[in-house]
Amino acid sequence: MALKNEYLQKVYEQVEKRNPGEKEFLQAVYEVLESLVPVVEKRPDIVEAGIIDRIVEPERQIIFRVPWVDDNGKVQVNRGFRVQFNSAIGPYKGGLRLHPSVCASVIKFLGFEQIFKNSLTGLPIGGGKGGSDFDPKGKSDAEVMRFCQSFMTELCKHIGADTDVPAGDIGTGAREIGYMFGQYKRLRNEFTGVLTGKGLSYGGSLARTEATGYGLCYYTAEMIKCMKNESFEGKTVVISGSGNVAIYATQKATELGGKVVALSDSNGYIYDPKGVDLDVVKQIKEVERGRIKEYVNRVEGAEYHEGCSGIWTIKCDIALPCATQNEINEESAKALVANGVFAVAEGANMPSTPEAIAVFQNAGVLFGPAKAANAGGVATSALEMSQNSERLSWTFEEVDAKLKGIMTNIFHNSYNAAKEYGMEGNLVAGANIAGFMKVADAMKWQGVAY
Ligand code: NDP
Ligand code: 2IT
Repeated sequence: MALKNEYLQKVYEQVEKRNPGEKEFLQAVYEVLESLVPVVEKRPDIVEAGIIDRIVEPERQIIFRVPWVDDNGKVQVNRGFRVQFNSAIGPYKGGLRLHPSVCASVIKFLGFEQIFKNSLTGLPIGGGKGGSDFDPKGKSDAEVMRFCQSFMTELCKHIGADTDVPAGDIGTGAREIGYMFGQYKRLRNEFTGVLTGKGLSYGGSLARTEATGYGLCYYTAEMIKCMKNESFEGKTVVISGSGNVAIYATQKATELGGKVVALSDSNGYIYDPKGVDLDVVKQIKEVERGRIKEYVNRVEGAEYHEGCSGIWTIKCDIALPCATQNEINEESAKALVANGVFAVAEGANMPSTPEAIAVFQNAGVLFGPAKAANAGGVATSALEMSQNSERLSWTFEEVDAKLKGIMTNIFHNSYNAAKEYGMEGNLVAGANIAGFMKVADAMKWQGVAY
């Protein structure tokens, strides 16, 4: 399908040519370019300055070997990535994903989306992403440590508190950030806020652990209040995944009066009609690093089903996908709509396929895209950077209040941008446009430096 603007179509064809076969990256670029059609019509100066031609090309891409020794003394080799996508409004900022599916396409889609997400937070952070095809699952702590140390031995040459500040993502939590921070400090002999998501005893921010899931619920609450005069109170909620984002989304959705009846992992999903017992989930996932299946051995009346996509056939009012990209396809979206879902907001990055988004939007389902809805994690990372710079730490309440304010603003800025460009109610276009405008302005003022 061609974009409804000749210039944007040419930009897209160039991206296709330069990044052949990178389907996730192309998907993310296409969606943004589609949203920018009314912008290029209204703002020829943006086209003349070549902003869009530049924004789709990363400023820098680093790919490196990560050798490490496993517990049997055998040498293992993984591939490491850091894509420094855009530094127009601040140092590169974005997580590190450790998952066997990591490849250039995945890191580039994440890095590209991060530019607009970070801009939407209103804080001074550019866009970047990194990671490795290393799988932390089933590895001992010592193996994870050796991998993280090797990974940082190369990565440290490219990052810094004022240059590029990585954080967690799938497979990278407090344990991995700790090992990476320790190695950075050892190599550089400097204690700086080079990573976020750090432990509280060495510069981490209160509420960073909760931030993405809490922020997702703050955004969703604002969206359903303003667009449907609704709230979480008494609503049935389905959340996919059972990692960091899913757990804290469950916590906040429950606090706001919702009943979360399902969670999943890449093997299957649990259904608990009474509402999931989060203490049990936390024990299994955060303490034991176990599988979600285990939940049914501990909670009476709960069911486990193999296969993760079946979770979208459960009847619910609100769906919050919090696992991974393209986890909701057209068929799953149709099942959700048929069961009466009225709001979908993305905790994961790009969890809905373009076909699924079209199903939701055509059915009048409120749809909050990842760039806006899950920006609470990186926003709180930026608050961690501020605290590190002033060598102070703020209270949980202070950080949480700032997070709530940021998520509320993101909803309104996206809503207003969509309206201004003639697409009222389309929060995908609104988030893309609002995120883009600030970065475009900064790039224009800074000249053709990149
Ligand atoms: P975690 O590693 O803590 O949890 C990931 C969860 O998603 C696990 O339940 C995992 O199941 C599931 N999952 C991962 N890959 C797949 C897959 N290919 N198919 C099915 N399920 C899968 O990661 P997070 O909770 O941090 O991240 C979840 C999503 O949220 C990601 O898209 C991430 O990019 C996004 N995100 C995270 C932020 C953060 O601050 N952490 C901020 C903004 C977005 P299993 O254990 O079986 O792999
Ligand atoms: O996708 C994301 O926004 C994240 N994984 C969080 C990045 C960050 O720097 O906190």
